[in-house]
Amino acid sequence: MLEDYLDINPEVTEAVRAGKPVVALESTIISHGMPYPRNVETALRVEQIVRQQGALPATIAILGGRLKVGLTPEEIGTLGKLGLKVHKASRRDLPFLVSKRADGATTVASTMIIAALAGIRVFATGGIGGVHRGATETFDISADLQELAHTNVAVVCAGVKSILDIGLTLEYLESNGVPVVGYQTEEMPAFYTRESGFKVDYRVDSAKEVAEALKAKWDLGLNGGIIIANPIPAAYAMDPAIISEAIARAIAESEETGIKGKDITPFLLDRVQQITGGHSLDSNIQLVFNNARLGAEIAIELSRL
Ligand code: PSU
Ligand code: MN
Repeated sequence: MLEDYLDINPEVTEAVRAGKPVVALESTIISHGMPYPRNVETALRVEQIVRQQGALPATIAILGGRLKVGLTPEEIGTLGKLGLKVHKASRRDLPFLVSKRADGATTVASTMIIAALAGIRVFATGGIGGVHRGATETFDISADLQELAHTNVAVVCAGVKSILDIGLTLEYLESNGVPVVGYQTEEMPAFYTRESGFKVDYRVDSAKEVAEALKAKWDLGLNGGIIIANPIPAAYAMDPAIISEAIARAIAESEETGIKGKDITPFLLDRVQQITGGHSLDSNIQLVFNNARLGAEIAIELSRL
């Protein structure tokens, strides 16, 4: 039945069957998260990093209505070139992209869904969606958070960007039973910066510790993901004043233009990159590399348990 929808590349099928480490990677970060051609260069480099660490990368997307696990470099190139023209596909979009045989770039939520269908338990990305600032009025809460509550995939990210309300995002995750752990830190990182002023639930100091907690969670039937918040390497972290100024400006512009719904996150990411003159893009790319490394380590440790 699943074969009617899912295309897993043979290398990934074999690795999952043999219990070898595999790291899922999303595609909205390629199409909607970064400009061409750096999006494609980054996506390919991330795959290379995962391999160098000893795990297998599986970039996920929807192509011609098929749920694809393990894109080819050509497919990654196509998605990167199409950019915003590709559908940004979250949970609600999957059935219609399938029935219309359309293409879609998968968000954290839909990448988790497809990774879980393929038997992949670890996923590395840059940033996740969350509770937006002003959500008490707009109700804008990313579907990523509900997915984390229910789907058994661990997500390595660099924390929550301050385009979102970090405090409300952490409250929402707590209510939904999603553990937020800091990798070698007690502080919740804020994507471009290593600090946010908020604490994580648990600090872990090794990939093995993460793997052991994941095993316990899932052995006990405590379904859902966990967030491993991995701070950006200090050398690439941004000045908090510069980034918060850029984000404030981007949010003010989004309010003026009345942009809403699924378009808001890509709009803010793009504006922040423009306002900071590309400096934030360099940071963004480096933190994704850093997360790919940790994701691979966690997948390896999990495959040993
Ligand atoms: N945050 C980032 N970069 C990204 C995204 C979020 O720093 O590329 C993307 C991810 O794919 C994430 C999605 O799952 O945006 C969340 O969108 P929304 O808020 O519409 O759920
Ligand atoms: Mn939203």
